[in-house]
Amino acid sequence: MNRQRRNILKYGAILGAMPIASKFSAFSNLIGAQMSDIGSGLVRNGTVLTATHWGMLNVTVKDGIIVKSEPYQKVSGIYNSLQYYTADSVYKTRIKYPMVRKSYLQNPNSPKPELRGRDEWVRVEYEDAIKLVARELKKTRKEHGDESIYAGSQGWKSSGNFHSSTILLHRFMNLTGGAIVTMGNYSTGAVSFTMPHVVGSIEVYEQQTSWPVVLENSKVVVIWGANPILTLKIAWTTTDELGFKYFEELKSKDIEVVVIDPIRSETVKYYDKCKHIAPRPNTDVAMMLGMAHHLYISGKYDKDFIETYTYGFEKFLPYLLGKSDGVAKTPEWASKICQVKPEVIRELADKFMDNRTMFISGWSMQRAHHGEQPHWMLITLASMIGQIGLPGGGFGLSYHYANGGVPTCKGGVITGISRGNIGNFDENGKFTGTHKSPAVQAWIEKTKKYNFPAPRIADVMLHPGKVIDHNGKKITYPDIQFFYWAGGNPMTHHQDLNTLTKAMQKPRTVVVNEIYWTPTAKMADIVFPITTSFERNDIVMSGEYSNMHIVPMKQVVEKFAEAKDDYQVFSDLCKAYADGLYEVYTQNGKTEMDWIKEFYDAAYAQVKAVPDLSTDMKPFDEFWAENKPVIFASTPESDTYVRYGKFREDPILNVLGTPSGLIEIYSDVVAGFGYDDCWGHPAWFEPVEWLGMKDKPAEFHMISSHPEDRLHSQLNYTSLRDRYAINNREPIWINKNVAKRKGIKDGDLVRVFNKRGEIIAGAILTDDFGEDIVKINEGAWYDPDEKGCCKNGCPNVLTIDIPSSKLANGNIAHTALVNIEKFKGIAPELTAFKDPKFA
Ligand SMILES: Nc1nc2c(c(=O)[nH]1)N[C@H]1C(S)=C(S)[C@@H](COP(=O)(O)OP(=O)(O)OC[C@H]3O[C@@H](n4cnc5c(=O)[nH]c(N)nc54)[C@H](O)[C@@H]3O)O[C@H]1N2
Ligand SMILES: Nc1nc2c(c(=O)[nH]1)N[C@H]1C(S)=C(S)[C@@H](COP(=O)(O)OP(=O)(O)OC[C@H]3O[C@@H](n4cnc5c(=O)[nH]c(N)nc54)[C@H](O)[C@@H]3O)O[C@H]1N2
Ligand SMILES: [Mo]
Repeated sequence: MNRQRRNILKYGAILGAMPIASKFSAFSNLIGAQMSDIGSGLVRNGTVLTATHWGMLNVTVKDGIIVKSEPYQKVSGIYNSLQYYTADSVYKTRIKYPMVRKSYLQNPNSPKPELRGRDEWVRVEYEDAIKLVARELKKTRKEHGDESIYAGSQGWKSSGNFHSSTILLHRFMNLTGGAIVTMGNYSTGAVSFTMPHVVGSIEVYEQQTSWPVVLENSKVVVIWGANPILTLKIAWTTTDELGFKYFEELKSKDIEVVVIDPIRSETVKYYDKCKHIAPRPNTDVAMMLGMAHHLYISGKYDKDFIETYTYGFEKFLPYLLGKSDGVAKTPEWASKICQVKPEVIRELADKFMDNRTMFISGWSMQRAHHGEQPHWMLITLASMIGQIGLPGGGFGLSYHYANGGVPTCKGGVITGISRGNIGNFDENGKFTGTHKSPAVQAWIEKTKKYNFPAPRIADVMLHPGKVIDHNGKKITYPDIQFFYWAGGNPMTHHQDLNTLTKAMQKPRTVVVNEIYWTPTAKMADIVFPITTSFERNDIVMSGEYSNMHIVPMKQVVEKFAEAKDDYQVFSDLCKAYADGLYEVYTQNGKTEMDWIKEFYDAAYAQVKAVPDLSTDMKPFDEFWAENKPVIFASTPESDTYVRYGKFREDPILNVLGTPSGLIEIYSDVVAGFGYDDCWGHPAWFEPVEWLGMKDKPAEFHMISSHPEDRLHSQLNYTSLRDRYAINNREPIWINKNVAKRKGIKDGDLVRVFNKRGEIIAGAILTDDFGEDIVKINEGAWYDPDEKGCCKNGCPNVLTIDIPSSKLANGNIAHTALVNIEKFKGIAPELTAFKDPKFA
């Protein structure tokens, strides 16, 4: 399930009642200043409200062309660089026409897959592209079965509940007979499969103890492996930016901020008075174990909490004390691994124990080899500290993302289009409906066997039939022959891109719906040019956790060239595929506006059903004409929400979803899987590559964080790139002393390499981290030369494509060692943002 859906389900219920008028006067003023004379037609001159992952925007058009893009409102002083480049995202690097790779067009049965990414492209008529895809899909289903169709399409898309590309793809694939999809994601792959065993829920996408409670009660806030001042620029829906406001308030309070990050990050710099602890990358578990050992030996830990609220501490103890393996996890032991002094480890543990402490943890630590361990160990440590469920104490795994902790508002909730049901076909290929049948039941059983963890995609394509362990089950890799992606840029986001490039030669057909000529689009056989969210109507809620606004996303400009909405592409594919599908897919021809109105009306009905809820929510036509968001307010209950508060009050009545109903420091279930790389309790495992290993295969640990001026690869092609590109390449941050030693100066091109490949990046010298680390942000569009060297500096050429462990099979992007040297010779031309070759 994607995050949006999860939240819709979770916050769908209307919370307790409260009048809002008094609380939002500041916002109301801003909103009052908006223009209100926009009807439902396309505005050629004026300002239109829309929404992006990076916030609500006012986009100004002149003669139908975008001339300005600005935030709709500013609720904090933190600058969000992503908000000003809407014109570029409509007019640059667009795919103009439906296109087919030359060899595929010549012979779809023998399409020379080895030429993917290098072949010439041929422009075709839209109708012909539709017919081609429908025909080839049907052929593949017949020849290789539905399990040879892959529609995982793991990745981001644009804001908007209706034009949700991956869901629209799944709806189409379900209706035509089903397709293999994936489990988990790249964001929280390791932790989200671990947490259900530990706390009984996925945890990472849950509402946090509310910010007002934290600001009032916490004495210490620990930001552990998170960079919220950067990562809160965006949300899966649209950010309300209130997370920024609260992190800003945190700065003005008498609360000690501790940031644990190998890098002096934007967040460390923002809290200029914070205590910055810089462990060696990938070693936090050892540091946590050192703290736990100290708290145990000194007798300070909260025995009552452990006894009342947790399960299995006594089975973890022999490991902590070294009785099971001969190695006591003392601060001295930890220090040798994480390179933080033993006295600092003790001092920190005491500080957390003696003061109301909130651990705010990001997800970087788990995007690493053995990424199952850090959050499990963090919760073990927090349990020993004993403040879970108290106001301002415990842990939160989503304050850094989509504004977790911003109190949930009470109001209506906008839903979205569904993935629909599996279609049934008779022996003649005639569509007979979506009723349950033995065939459908058999298909559902098959998906249990074949659906695989998202980051295994390259391995799956390279090794069909291989059986792997996953979370106590066996999964058989399907033989993917038809690959359809709509939303996401795997040829940039996946680890070890040279291996993925090889894997991408395996399917017979690769179809991609894309807006831009991304590296993934360039790797396809057939591309459909897709509209940006500014070229279509949609609707979205802000905040993800807060659900504060309903935002109309009115079309800003005409559709670009021959770009079509994903909805239209899939509706037309339905028509071409079989009689009767189009009617089911579109519910008898519903248009975009029909769906949007339906979503809104349902939310409106929810609101009207609560008599004392005062909101400015109006009937749809007025709302749509007005060009303003609906605003909802939080409630006393959500303002004072304490995560695990109810569990703490009464752990019998409010059991957790774990087998014991308690926090599982030891999980019999996980232990029962018998995995060598993930045991029944959290533990320190050496990563496959790390700075403390014997015979390091390369010199530096590469951290590939999320980028300050992009959402992954989105916006890489815009002039926002001028803010960060060095010598026209993605920047690599290098320690000053190292650079001197290697003869590298600021602005030099640098060759970054290891046994998996190489990339070219532009040097920025820094003292933000030690001499054994380099940093290159994820998301630069992969731009390979003939040998696979990325000319645009995409770090995923160098990362490792193995699973975190058998438990979760998460990706391990943050575990990789690399070498660097000054680039010599003539720099190759950057082609990342150029069109491919057209025939
Ligand atoms: N080294 C390293 N790698 C990482 C990470 C890391 O920390 N380090 N992080 C990982 C994480 S957490 C994530 S989430 C992934 C992100 O990886 P992705 O989700 O693949 O990244 P995006 O660049 O957001 O890709 C979204 C794509 O969807 C397209 N798109 C937008 N709107 C639409 C639409 O309406 N229709 C269609 N058809 N397409 C649309 C955009 O043009 C863009 O190309 O990267 C992962 N990779
Ligand atoms: N501007 C912007 N915001 C984003 C995104 C984006 O692309 N751009 N992506 C969004 C998405 S999809 C996601 S999943 C989230 C990702 O959110 P996170 O996973 O939390 O983000 P990362 O950038 O991977 O890492 C955050 C911090 O962890 C540090 N770190 C790396 N390795 C270690 C380690 O071993 N130990 C410790 N203690 N710290 C370490 C990094 O230096 C970095 O400062 O961000 C979201 N927000
Ligand atoms: Mo992510």
